Amino acid sequence: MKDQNTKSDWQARADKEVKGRDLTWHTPEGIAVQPLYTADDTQGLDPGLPGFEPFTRGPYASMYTGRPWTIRQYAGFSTAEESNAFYRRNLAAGQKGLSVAFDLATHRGYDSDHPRVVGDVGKAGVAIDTVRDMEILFDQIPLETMSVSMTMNGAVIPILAFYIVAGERQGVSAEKLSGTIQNDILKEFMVRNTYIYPPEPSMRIVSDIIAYTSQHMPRFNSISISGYHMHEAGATAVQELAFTIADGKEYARRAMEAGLDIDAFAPRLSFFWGIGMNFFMEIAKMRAARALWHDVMDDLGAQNPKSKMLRTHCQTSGVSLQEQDPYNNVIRTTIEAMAAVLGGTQSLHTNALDEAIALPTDFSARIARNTQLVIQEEAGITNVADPLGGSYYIESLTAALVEKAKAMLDEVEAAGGMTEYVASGKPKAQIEEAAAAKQASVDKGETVIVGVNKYRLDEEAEIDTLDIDNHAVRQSQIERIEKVREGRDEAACQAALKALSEGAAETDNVLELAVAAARQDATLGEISSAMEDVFGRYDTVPTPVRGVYTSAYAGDARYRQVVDGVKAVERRLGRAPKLMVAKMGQDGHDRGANVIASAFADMGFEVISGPLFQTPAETRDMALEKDVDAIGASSLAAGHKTLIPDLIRLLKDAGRSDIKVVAGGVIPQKDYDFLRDAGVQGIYGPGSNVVECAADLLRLLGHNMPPAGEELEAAE
Ligand code: MLC
Ligand code: 5AD
Repeated sequence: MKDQNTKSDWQARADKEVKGRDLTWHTPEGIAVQPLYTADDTQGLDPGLPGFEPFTRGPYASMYTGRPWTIRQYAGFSTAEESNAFYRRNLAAGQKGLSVAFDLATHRGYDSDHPRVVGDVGKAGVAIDTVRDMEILFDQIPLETMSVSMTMNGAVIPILAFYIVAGERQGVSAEKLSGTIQNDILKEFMVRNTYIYPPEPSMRIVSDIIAYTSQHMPRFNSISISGYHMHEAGATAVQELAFTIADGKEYARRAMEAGLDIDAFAPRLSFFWGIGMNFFMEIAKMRAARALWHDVMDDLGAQNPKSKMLRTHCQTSGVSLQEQDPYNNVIRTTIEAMAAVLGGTQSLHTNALDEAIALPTDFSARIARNTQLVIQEEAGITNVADPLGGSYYIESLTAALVEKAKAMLDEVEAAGGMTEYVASGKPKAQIEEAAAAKQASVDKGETVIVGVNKYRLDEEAEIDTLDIDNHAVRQSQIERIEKVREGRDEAACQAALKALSEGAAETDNVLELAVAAARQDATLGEISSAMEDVFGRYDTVPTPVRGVYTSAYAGDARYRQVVDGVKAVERRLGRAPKLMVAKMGQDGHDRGANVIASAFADMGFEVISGPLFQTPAETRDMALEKDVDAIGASSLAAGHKTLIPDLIRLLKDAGRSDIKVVAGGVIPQKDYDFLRDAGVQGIYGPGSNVVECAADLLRLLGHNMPPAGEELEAAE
């Protein structure tokens, strides 16, 4: 016979099993997750039905039973020709939608021939300078039927204009184009850093795009409001939810202020989440997001249910993937993809196993794509809409996230909305604090990463990775720009650019004017500059958080040893050792640089954080001016083989070869010898322990630093 047992009966039995040990899991979100959930925990919670407000259980009634999510792999590298060939191979093998990754020169509004982007052209994505490049990118890909996502935020005006004109040249008018432009500038100022103009004109650009697309491109999603990059920068689920929803609210408000009817544009606002290893939390996050967005849009006065229906893309987490024992990454990506799907995503990118080292090869891209195909076609998961609906745990977690995110949303609102809040630097600082805490937890082994801080292999097998000859790409792009310039009607092009500048100074729609300039074959750099002349270019100074490492490592012997080492060097030099953390090139990924700056400052170094986007000469100038002892170059976008050797050469020419140069970030093992030959004295790839990096730097600075676990023998 079945007993009518209660939760307290269970508690008593569990207590006995674990001898009273507290089994509560305190998450970084501040949620106390219980070891068991029962019907008691979901009383009063009603998530409704899929396809109905508030859409907690999914935007569509039939969900994957009617149509599976779109397998949409984000990709782009080198030239338009190479990326086009890659897309076509992937589509033939089961991919369903396209998603374009642009190189960083393009993101930041520079043509490939610009002197600031020598190390960036074709590296982290495809180089696009003119409509001609865009035409080649989609050669033999029918834009009438293919939905194309373009991850572009800074140079969003020329890129969307090029896409529209490339469509025209394929005979497809704008109203038939389907796809998504990321166009989410607020999160760029917070975490992703590929902005060009200051916040105000950047927000006006967002509104102009929403206005233009709602009028001329009914099938096109005007924005992809992105939490992904916050997630990657170390945000907790609550931060990702609250700041992203708040961003969306801000865009909606701006568009309404510009005179648009909310129901005319809101159905084409879309979202984008990062999905990491915290399986149930990620599923609950996606459900909570839909409920939150529904309420926000309701408050703003939306009438059409579609305006309140959150549709989203997801990408598995890049930072969760490791260089060490890289086949484990396939397992991680599978788990994350499952969370995205059980959370009800509309579109998904699964990362490749070589993520921590390079862009995907054909092989790693195939495994990544097949991860989705297997989940979609073999596992029976698509046969039921929202299969986890009603799970005591999932529903409780969803409700907890909604509650916490709502509190954070209220804080943002009290601060005057997200533009103001971003300008205050608070969300960035909060995310960085969470990131530093997470890194410290990994370094201390509290958060386990298999093959990295536990079960590490004695010897790592080498895997094949993609290498791009950036010099050759740049050369071919420069030749094409020249050809396009020769073939165009120069006077008409200049007139269109002038009209764009003038319109930017007034309140004309800049996208409309840029489309006219693109039709005259103006380049991306020219269109960007025409607006920069009016808006200006935006620079920020990094301000890493302090104190997180000191408190996380209180009482740790090795940390103490390093701190003492820094003091010893300080006594010798008569001042604290100085480390400059440098970000060269157009690579805006600054989580690593900020974590390093924060940790090294806590350990007693004087840290100088160089601004983003420096040229090697600018880094040298700053290093000389601040008279630093060492420079740590952080590189995550494959510019290291060009930019770091340049810096070392410039230091040598200045007679300062004594300044030690070390490098960290996404640097493949196969490049280590090249960098060492160029004079790099320490290389710290993904999975490096920050405290050990500091110990290593002390050694480079002449301090007798013992290996981890050994006592210091001879004091300095
Ligand atoms: C879907 N449909 C259904 C259905 N499911 N119809 C009936 N029954 C169902 N069950 C319909 C939809 O209404 C729609 O038609 C069509 O099918 C397509 O479905 P969708 O849900 O709109 O999917 P999709 O077209 O794939 O669009 C997904 C999206 C979109 C709305 C999230 O914004 C998108 O594709 N985003 C991708 C963003 C992206 O790739 N970003 C990469 C970032 S990488 P209709 O007619 O209503 O349209 C990055 C990294 C970095 O940022 O930093 O560089
Ligand atoms: N091709 C494929 N994937 C890319 N990513 C970034 N750039 C590319 C590219 N060119 C993926 C990586 C990264 C995330 C931001 O997007 O997974 O972590």
